[in-house]
Amino acid sequence: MNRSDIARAERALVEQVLKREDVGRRRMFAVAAWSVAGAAAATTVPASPALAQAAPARRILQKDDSRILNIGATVRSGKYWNFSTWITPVEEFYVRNHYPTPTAEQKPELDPRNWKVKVHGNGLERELELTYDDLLKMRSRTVFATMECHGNGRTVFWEQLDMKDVTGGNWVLGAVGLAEWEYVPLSEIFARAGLRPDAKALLFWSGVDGAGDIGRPMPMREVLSRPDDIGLAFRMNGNPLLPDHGAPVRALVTGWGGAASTKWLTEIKVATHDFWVRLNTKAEVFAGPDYPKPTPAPGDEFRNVGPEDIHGPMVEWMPVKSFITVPLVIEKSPSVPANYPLKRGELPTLAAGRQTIRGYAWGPQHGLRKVEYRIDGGPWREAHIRPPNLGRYTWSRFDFEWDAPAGEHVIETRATDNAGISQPPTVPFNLYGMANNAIPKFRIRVV
Ligand SMILES: Nc1nc2c(c(=O)[nH]1)N[C@H]1C(S)=C(S)[C@@H](COP(=O)(O)O)O[C@H]1N2
Ligand SMILES: [Mo]
Repeated sequence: MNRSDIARAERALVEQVLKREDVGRRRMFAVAAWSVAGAAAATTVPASPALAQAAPARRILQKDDSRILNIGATVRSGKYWNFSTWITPVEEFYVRNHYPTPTAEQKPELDPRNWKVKVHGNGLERELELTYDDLLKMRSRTVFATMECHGNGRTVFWEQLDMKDVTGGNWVLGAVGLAEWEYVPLSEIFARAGLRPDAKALLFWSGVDGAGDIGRPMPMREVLSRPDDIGLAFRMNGNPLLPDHGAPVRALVTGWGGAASTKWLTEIKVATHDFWVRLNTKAEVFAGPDYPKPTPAPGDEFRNVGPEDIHGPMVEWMPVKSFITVPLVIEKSPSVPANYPLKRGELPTLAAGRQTIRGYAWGPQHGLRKVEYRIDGGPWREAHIRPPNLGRYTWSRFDFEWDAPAGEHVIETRATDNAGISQPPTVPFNLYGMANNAIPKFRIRVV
């Protein structure tokens, strides 16, 4: 198959997928995953007993992911230099927890048979309690969406922007992936709980992991601009959520940084006041001279923090970004990730001659329009965006051909979204290293 054949086949596949009914779609993906993995075709691996019991009508052909994954991770960066698929397999999906992964063995409330979410607050007409079973009976949707940690690309502050005072973990560029999420949209919750017109903010809260202080608020105007695109996710790439990704149910806030998508969800509160919690005060916020601190209003709700903890505005949408599947050189960062393929100061190598350079680009808020690249500071040229490119929330793969001459080179990539916003050469300093989308520089040695 040549490239246009592949593109046509991919488009046909996506169209087919988009037309299918819910269950059919998942089945197809599960089958595709099996054949890619080279596993025996048509082998049905049953769901775990707990899940099968909780969801008899939804049993599907399913891999037993629990046997191949390192459950219990606190952080695990995606090996983005190896990415090749459009959908990121769950085995390769980054994990970002502030505390160790809680499991149903330690926390019985996370067993799907026990799980409940409390939906309440003075912004609603009535309080609800929904079980996992209730959720499975409600109208659900699926979406192909990237999930990206705010801290993804923090490495670029240290390595390429000379901002050594930035603090936080070193993800390089691996804290992003694309999954097919199945979720019950908030619109469905509001239809049952009744939304009051004076509701101001919504809080997704877990309270299960670690110190019980993890959750994240959203302004109601943002929620109401897309109540079908935000919700309670219970499947990832067609399979029930794994413990690392928030089993049995997590929030899904498409387009916003991962911190908004509270895992191990247990509470949704809608109120006529704002909420201040750890993840919108002293973490997951822009702290720095270019970012004015928000001020709380009287009557606001504080959980585990006080007004003095507010360090800056909360990070919301993730900006337009790109990378090529080449590991960045690590020299000045405080650490090198455990699974990194290069030693400190080492350059990746590539054979001289004609090479296809591949990468990923995304514009969560407006969708991806264009990807450009340049070699050694030369002219910007347009890369080829490979379908599917499904607009906002999703990413696309791109590639370009390069006649690589021997020697050391620098490749830069610049994505532009449908609002005409491009990746900038630099971004303002922020202490926690949030949302860095400066044009990355990939140093490479051609031999
Ligand atoms: N309860 C809870 N939810 C959480 C977190 C957490 O530590 N606890 N981490 C958040 C952050 S910072 C990110 S980036 C995403 C990561 O989701 P993933 O591990 O499924 O990739 O989960 C978010 N939800
Ligand atoms: Mo994150």
